[in-house]
Amino acid sequence: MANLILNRRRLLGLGALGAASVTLAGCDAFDGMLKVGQPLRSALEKGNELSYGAQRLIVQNALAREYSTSEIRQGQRPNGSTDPSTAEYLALKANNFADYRLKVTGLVETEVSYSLNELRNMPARSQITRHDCVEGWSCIAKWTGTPLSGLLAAAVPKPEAKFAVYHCYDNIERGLSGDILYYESSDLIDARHPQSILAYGLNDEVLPVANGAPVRLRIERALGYKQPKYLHTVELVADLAKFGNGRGGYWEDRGYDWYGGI
Ligand SMILES: Nc1nc2c(c(=O)[nH]1)N[C@H]1C(S)=C(S)[C@@H](COP(=O)(O)O)O[C@H]1N2
Ligand SMILES: [Mo]
Repeated sequence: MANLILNRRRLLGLGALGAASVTLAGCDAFDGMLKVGQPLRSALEKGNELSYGAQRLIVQNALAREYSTSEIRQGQRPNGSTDPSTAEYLALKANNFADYRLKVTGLVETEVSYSLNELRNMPARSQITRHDCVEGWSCIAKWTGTPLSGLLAAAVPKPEAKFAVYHCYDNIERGLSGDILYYESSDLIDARHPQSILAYGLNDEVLPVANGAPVRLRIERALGYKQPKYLHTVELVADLAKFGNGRGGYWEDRGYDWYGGI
């Protein structure tokens, strides 16, 4: 909670700076100040690293709060991509995801991949948690899936692996050079956290397309944008530089905090 407030403050701080520079030189000045490597951005990122380090010391494997069924007030509000249109995704959806496979690749001893049925037959966990979107809304929902830790144990991460990158099917944006696909990342503590589940169920139903079918990851101590939908590959890596703009996620590449802890 403290960190959420910190993050919000940081965003507010950015907003104030942005407003000041807009009156001077328009929006480009604000954008330019936040380009990778610029002093303001670097200073903000130092702050993020500190809060990440401090959180890691304090919370380690603490669980996110879980709620009771009576606290589920409405369906999970779909946000961001809600109906992906990439050819690959449309082909899988047309066949009700019978050909879907979730892959674990990269710095592992053995690459593994599983069908939806195989995932459903793995040890399952259900949890009722609160999803907090930075846009200012929250939803309490019941998520059912299999812990990512089981798949990581099967793949056996190499000692150099420091992060898990989560690759998604959806083209959240179309750039001049083609589709920009959603991606996210976490450290291996969050990847192996007991509440980090590959969710295929939502509120006792099959996970709908709008909320990330067939599989979306839950990282329960993080904000909404760290909950990747339409997930197809978990890639273990030593650093995040080669993905997107090198900041560890679609929204991080656009200025959001990488850790995004609640
Ligand atoms: N693949 C993918 N994952 C995503 C997004 C997205 O656009 N694409 N949006 C993120 C954001 S900002 C939020 S708040 C949640 C929304 O999840 P929901 O649609 O289940 O509420 O998904 C996150 N994960
Ligand atoms: Mo969000």
